[in-house]
Amino acid sequence: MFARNSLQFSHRISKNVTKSFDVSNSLLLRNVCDNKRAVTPRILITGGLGQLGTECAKLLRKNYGNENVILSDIIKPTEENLANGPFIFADILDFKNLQKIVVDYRIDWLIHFSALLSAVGEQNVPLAVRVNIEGMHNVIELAKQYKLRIFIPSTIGAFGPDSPRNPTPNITIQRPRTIYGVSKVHAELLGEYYHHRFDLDFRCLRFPGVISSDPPGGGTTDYAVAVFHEGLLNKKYECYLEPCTRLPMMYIEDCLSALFQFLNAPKEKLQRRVYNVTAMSFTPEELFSEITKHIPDLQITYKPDSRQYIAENWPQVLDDKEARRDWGWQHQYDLPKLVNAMIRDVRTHFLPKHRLKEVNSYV
Ligand code: AKB
Repeated sequence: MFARNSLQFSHRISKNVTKSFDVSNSLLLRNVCDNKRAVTPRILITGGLGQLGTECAKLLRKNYGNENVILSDIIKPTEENLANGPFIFADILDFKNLQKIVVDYRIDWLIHFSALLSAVGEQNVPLAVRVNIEGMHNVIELAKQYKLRIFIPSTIGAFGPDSPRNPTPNITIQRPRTIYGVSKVHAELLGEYYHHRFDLDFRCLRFPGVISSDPPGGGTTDYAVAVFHEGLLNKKYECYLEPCTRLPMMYIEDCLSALFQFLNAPKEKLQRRVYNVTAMSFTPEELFSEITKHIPDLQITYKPDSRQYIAENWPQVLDDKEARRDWGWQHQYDLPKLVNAMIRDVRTHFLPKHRLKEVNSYV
């Protein structure tokens, strides 16, 4: 039942293999060619309507063709979500249905984004256990049965108060204090175990706070997104972290280019299956001071809440030299570039038209 029919692949020889990738790293093209991956993968993205899913689908569709990237979620999609390729309902807690999707769409790679983030996980621990742990059990078993390459993101939240915080190496003590962190350490360990035991092609990156104009929803690093929306619309923002709370961060374009490059890295280059990746680290006051260069009358107040405790137990600076050494990870965005890009993105995609005139005067 689970045997792969190699003939299925013969008509899918890629026309796109030599097409230039939409990520600014020519290494990617070389890797794919060196690797002689003449077959275009069919990719399923779970939790596809969260912060990373739709942008990730855009990047993968540019490189592998619209029809080969299946976006899925249990949330109702917008017209825009439906515009560029297949979107389907997929509940990661429904194993049979996941099997059906893999068979019907002849899936090769699975990108598993479904998860409750750190702050929202603490509000509903039983749900976080179901989604983050039971859901992950389903997708990893699915990947084993159908021999899929599987990517599961991990996070700086996989570290805890006993971990060295500046810098936090790839291999160190973890012991997180949130259910989100516990579920991610579980995913890292189970994925590595399935890799060694069953030769599963499991790949995992520990991301820092990811900053995009799409609101993330439910994380501890969300302040670094919300301030752009609130700042451009209302010119004031109340921050739930202390001004000096340093955390690792990365702009979405860097996050997706790391994901893409890592997914395509030849397996001989991977000394590990789980890598730290990062771009920068900053505190709320450093970020706000950079934003004030664009919005001079931005008013900031601070009212720390329970997310402060979560942030205090996370890395301040993530050490990602192993990713840089093994598969050539390089970030493009530093703090000034990130702020420029976010102001542009939020202004273009989110601000109501009638406020644009006012906002434009600051940018
Ligand atoms: C969160 O804040 O929960 C996430 C993360 C750092 O994994 N953004």
